[in-house]
Amino acid sequence: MSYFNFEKIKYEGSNSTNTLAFKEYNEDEVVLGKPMKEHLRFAMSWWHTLSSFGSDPFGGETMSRSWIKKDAIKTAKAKVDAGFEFMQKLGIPYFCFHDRDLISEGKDLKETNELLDVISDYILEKMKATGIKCLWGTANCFNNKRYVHGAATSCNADVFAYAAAQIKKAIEITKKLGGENYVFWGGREGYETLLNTDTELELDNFAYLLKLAKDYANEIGFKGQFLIEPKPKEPTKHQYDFDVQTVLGFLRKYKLDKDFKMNIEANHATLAGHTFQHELNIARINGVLGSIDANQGDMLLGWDTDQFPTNIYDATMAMYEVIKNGGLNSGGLNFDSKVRRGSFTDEDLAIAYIAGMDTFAKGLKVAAKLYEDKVLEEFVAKRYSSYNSGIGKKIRDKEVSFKELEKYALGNCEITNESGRQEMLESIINQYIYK
Ligand code: XUL
Ligand code: CO
Repeated sequence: MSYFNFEKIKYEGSNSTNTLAFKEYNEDEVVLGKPMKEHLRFAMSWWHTLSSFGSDPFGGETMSRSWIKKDAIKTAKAKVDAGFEFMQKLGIPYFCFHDRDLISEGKDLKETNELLDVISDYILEKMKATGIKCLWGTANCFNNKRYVHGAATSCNADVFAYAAAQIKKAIEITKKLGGENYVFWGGREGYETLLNTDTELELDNFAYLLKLAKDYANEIGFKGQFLIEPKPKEPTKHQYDFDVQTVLGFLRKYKLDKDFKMNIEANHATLAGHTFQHELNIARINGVLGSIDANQGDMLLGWDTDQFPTNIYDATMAMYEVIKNGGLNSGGLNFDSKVRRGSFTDEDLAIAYIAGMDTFAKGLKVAAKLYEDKVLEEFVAKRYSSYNSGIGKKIRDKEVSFKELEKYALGNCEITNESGRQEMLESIINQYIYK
């Protein structure tokens, strides 16, 4: 049985007008010495692709998908079949999942875990048959009402224990599926008001849960990279994992910084008042750029709209950071993106993925050219060249005192600065994109 009424999507080149063809993503085309598919490592998100049907706070579902059946196990299996057909037809090599995306909860934790065993066996068979792999798994510790006050940061110790049990099982399932990473997005790890919140205990508990998770992963020999996904708000007013720098401070305080990298999501960056590139850059210079949730927000809306990424400028600068990082290693580009409520056909889903994949493929090619031509590197190196000799070199080498700096400044009253040439650089980037 087939769920999608289209053939395998092919690369037709930039002159093609076929909406169901790639114009930029040519998976085997070599860029900077390796095929595009190895740079990009695209992943399908199980939740937005197979389990999201267009409802919003003001209205119900607009998408009726043929993989939704009357019975929970039949639906879960049909989702696997539909998902693998979709990934094969789009040439997407990886998927990402939350435990609860795969199958809904049973009557208690024991039954839920048994259901997860059944469905993960089924997924494993499909993985073996198709060669499609798992980029990362995670636990959904935010939807169920037990997580009303948080999971690891709940005021209720019973909830902490339940979350730990759920995460333990999610790590086991991720290991079973050969997941290359495991993600922690603190869905409700934050607070609404300080009037009822012990932030110190909540943060201590949060760190302790992460440590227990890492210890358990080591104990069972799970080698995947642990990732934290920062987000500043939504669902709680204040999320503890606000942005990359906040998470870095937290990890360092609790001595967890060697064990975690970051999963950077474009729309989370903009919610934090940063650009996507800023978050990638700060992660990169701190050696914690792990993986990417590829999407985009809407600058006029203050929430996480999770739109498919079509902004070529942002994709270019994101891929520039990825290239400077030497790639994403075990990470990849997961489309944590959903089609708009009004785009309710199955074909819209395919077109959205094609648009996202083409955008990042073009971004990769432009960024590679910028990198090869050392456009920004040479400008930046020259801009900071005062630190290569004289007093600047002493500052860089940390071999100077306040007294010596004062003496230097006293003898150097006429300071000259040079233009930052922002508009020139922006126009050069545009030229690279136009080409
Ligand atoms: C929520 C979000 C999640 C994480 C995984 O904003 O991005 O889907 O990526 O839990
Ligand atoms: Co995400």
